[in-house]
Amino acid sequence: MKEPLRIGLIGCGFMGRAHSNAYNRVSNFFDTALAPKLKAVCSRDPGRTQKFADTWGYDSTETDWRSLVDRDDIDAIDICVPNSLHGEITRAAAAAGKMVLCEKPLAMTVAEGELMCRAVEEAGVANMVWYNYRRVPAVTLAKQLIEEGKLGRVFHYRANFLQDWTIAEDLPQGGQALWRLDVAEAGSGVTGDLLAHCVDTALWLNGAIQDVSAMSETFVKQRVHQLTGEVTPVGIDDACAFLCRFDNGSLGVFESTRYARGHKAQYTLEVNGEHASLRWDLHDLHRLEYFSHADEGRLRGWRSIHVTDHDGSQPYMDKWWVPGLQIGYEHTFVHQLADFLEGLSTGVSTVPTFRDALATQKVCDAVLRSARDRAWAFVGE
Ligand code: SOE
Repeated sequence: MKEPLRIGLIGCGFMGRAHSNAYNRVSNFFDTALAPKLKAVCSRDPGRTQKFADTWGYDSTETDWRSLVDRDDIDAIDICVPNSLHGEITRAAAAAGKMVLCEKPLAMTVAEGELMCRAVEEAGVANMVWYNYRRVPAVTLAKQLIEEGKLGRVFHYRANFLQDWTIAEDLPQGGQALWRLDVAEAGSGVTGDLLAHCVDTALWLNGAIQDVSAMSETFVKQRVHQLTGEVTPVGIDDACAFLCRFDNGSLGVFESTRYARGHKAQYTLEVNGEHASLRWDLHDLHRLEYFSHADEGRLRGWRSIHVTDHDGSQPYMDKWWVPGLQIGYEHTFVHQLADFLEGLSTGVSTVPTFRDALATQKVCDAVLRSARDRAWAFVGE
């Protein structure tokens, strides 16, 4: 019998479902010492919370996150609520000695993120932020190839995250499902929601970013607020793009928007090095494209690698189906959770920790500052 890790989940939305699926699947597929036990789920609406508990198999419900955090039958608090609540819940959970897993982005601001890091580090509790795209097997392969030096010196890093779901002017802002449009709940728009993913992966694959030059736009200036029914100004960035310099001397170009008609969640990245290049597209997530200048001249070209477990070097694919069969978006959360459980057993922190996610927050803050001031901004100032 595996030892249980007793989970208290806060939030019944899209991410609550993604995480609950991971808790339910992980120990069926990964040989973890600990097995998540879905102890309680919490959200404000009792009916919705009970329905969620029944669907995903939680033993009990709460409607006040403070009661959940105070319970002594919970080991880990998982935060899947709007960004404006991440800080307060983290501080209370850490003070109660609970591990904290938090949805991205870490915080509303760098200052709040610093307090959150301090809270979990001083309490000595395990912590992790769900930047799930690191655990797409093709992205993991990209990391391995870069670490092995296959690309050589890196010159360029390019990333896009394109969506089109907020183009309609009559889409409300705020409240359930639409809090990402309300600056008071989200902190920012595409910068914290989408660019943060691109930045997390970039820092992991290509190292620290020094400075940024950004521009942003809010295309729809006012929207009805879902909770009050009043028309209020929109405070988020609908689109944001930036240039940057990495510590390793390479140049970065990033773009994110919710106004790219036809794109639903197109996260792409490309890295160009001296010896090789690679690129990846979330819409075709199993493939890593790779070009090597070392190939024989007449055969030189972009390879499209269908990432599976060819030789035992893949940490995730061999745990699922026979080689060649597909996995998808939801598996990235299972992989991250498996790594977290493994980290608890071995005593090694699983990345990205809160401290790692704070580095992403610093880049996002610099991007917002640069866009506002129309000037280059240093990261961390
Ligand atoms: C919505 O924009 C969203 O669901 C983000 O919040 C997620 O983090 C991203 O992975 C997909 O798009």
